[in-house]
Amino acid sequence: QRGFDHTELEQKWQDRWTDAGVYHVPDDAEDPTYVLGMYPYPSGQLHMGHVRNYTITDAYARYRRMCGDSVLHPMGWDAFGLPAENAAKERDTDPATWTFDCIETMKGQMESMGFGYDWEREVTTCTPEYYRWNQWLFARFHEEGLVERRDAEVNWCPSCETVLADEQVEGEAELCWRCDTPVETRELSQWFLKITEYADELVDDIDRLEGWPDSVRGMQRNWIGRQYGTRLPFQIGSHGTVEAFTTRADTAFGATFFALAPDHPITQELVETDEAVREFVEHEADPEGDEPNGVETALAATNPVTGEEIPVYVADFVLSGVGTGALMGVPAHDTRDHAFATKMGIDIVPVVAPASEGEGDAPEAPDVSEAAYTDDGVLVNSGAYDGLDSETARERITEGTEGAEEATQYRLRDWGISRQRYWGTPIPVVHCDDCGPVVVPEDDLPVELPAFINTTGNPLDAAEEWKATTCPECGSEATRETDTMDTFVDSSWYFLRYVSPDLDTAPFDRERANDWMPVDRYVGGIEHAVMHLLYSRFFTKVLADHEGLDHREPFTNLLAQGMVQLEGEAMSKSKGNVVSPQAIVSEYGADTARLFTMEAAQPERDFDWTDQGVQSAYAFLQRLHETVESFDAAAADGARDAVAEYVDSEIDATVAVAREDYETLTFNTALRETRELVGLLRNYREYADAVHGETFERGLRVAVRLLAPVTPHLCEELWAALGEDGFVAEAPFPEPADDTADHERERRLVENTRGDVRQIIDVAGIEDPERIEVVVAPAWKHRALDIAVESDAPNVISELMQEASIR
Ligand code: ANZ
Ligand code: ZN
Repeated sequence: QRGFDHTELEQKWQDRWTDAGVYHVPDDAEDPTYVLGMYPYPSGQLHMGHVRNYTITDAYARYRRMCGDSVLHPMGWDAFGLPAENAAKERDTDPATWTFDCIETMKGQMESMGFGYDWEREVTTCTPEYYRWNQWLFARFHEEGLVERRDAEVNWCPSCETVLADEQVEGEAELCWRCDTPVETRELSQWFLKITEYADELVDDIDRLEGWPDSVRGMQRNWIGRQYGTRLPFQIGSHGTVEAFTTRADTAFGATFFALAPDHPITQELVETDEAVREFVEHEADPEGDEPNGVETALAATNPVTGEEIPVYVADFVLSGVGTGALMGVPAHDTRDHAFATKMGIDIVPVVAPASEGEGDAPEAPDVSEAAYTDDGVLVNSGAYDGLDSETARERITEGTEGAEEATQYRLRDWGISRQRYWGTPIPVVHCDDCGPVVVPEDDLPVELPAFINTTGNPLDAAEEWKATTCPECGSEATRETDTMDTFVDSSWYFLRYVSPDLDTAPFDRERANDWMPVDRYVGGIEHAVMHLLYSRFFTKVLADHEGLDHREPFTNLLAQGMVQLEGEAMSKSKGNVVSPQAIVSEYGADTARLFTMEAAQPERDFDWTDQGVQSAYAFLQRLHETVESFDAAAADGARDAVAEYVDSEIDATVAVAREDYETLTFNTALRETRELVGLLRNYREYADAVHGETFERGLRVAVRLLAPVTPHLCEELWAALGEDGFVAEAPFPEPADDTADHERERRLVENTRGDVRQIIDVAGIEDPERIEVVVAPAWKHRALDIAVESDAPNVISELMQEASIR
């Protein structure tokens, strides 16, 4: 084996690609395909998760490019965020310097992996050229009534006298990250984006996202948590009417108590006069506790369905942010209510019975002494509604009750974007004593971050000069908003910025965006299954309504890649089980790292990083190199005999299978087939009396192009060795010989043949090369002939084994 120097070879081709601009895509491209990996946070180190994520998109992008598409495959940096602020404080530098250093390092690491990005479209969210458009979008959303200022709870450190972001509150004890003082909560004005206005469309459109994994669709649906139900008005003495939201109006006759949230307005009134309520609210209520807690009040509520009076409790499992902050308690049919009633000695009255088996049998009330019966069924103990099924009863009770109304409830809340920290987009608002909060006019954007100040609280609070400004409306003295935006704002539209990264009149060019969008393939970690994807969907819908975007969904196909593990555990610094991509690249080369990562498992699956796997990939590339480099066309003077024809058909079958697999991103099987094709060619060379040169060379040309998306560097080298002038990155991806060929049959044929040969080798004992030569070679030839002649796949293994005298 001659071998090759991967370091030199990979560097050479990376330079050539860059010089030739192979990955640059023009704005107005034909047959556009948009392939995108979730941009990384610039931590300074590319890890194996990145390597896997970006190899998947790179391989697919390269494959589509070879198929003739214009491929947009850009990269950028999710560059704002708290870690940079912390790192800057520790190192006595500023977040910008630290971040740009990290970006430079990681960009170098990406280049060394051979990822083919159009770097002219690089997007870095912490630059004013980018974040000014966050501010612009904030203003646009505000104009459209999609921004609101509201009081919300924030974390407050009484010792540092500052607001803390959630990430600055540490541990179960909730201590300040700087001084370990227990953190308190305070109500402060915060900015919200009204994502709930789009709640219905965001759930409804999930049905159309056929290219998304079901798991992610489920998570989105759950997060939005739409529930259909009824609002029932309960009369509470002099306190007036309080509505309760229920999904189970059919259980109204079983409501044996009413419960208010600890911070419900009526509870707040009771705290003034009722000692027990005050004691509970101030000291005992624990919404996060496992057990429901509560206290009885002196009040009674009138059930609007039955006219009966039931006792009113204050209970900590009633959440103020959900529904109306009050509920009717039905212990017989709700598990939490059951636990609460059992503890407090409240009646448990069953009103829904399992549907009876025999026709005409009267439904029998379930035994609810130990546990609630939570299924739908048939109504009992419910007056005129007896005998109705639950669903009908819900409708009838809602219609038949004065003041009752159908209602839809969502778990989704509006998106609070205010963060009390420095390294983010300044919220473009000025506070004026006379005019209140005023959004900064477009012409005054961007509001740039001032220089970093290393201080206890939010550095923007300490930036006195920066804070002092004038009111855009009345011109009098005013102060700037010192909160910055949640970094999820940046990532909610970055995929649009790539289509026109330098545009300075709008966040994105409409026409270009409409050409490229939606993203055809989006690949990233499952940790972004909810928020990032939901916010991006929300932004896309708003931009479709107000900024001329043609599409209402940003990502047609989504792939959530699995984890790269070591001995079954996620790689992490704290566990000390991290394999560094840089070390692998220098020892074995980027192609080996890419090949192993792609062939180890289907992209969605977790897999274990193993030295064995890396070495196998490395050894294969060495063999491939040897096979191509040692090919001598002049010496290959064999006839186009049955064996050559068989090899030919295998080449076609491999192409057909690999194409299909690349299209569905099942790289592992495409690579297995291609590896086997290379193995077949080597067997052919080894065992045939003489090789048919044309067939052999065609096999090599196909193999090199099938592998080029995954191991691009070596394949460029081999493509050149086969006498080609251009880049393999721009060569046409192999086409199946005949479009109408029955690829399924071919696939079966390939698998059967290879299965048989493998079995023979197993039986013969692979360790013994002499026996392989004696036994396998004739068997393989025979089998090949057999296939070539009969072209269907009878199981001839026993015959072969007989002939080869194996028993
Ligand atoms: C009566 C009832 C009977 C309910 C029954 C359920 C089952 P889930 O449980 O997820 O489907 N609810 C309403 N407002 C609430 C609040 N502010 N805090 C906590 N819980 C609240 O959600 C719907 C149910 O949550 C509602 O339907 C209500 O209890 C409770 F057999 O009403 B139900
Ligand atoms: Zn003013």
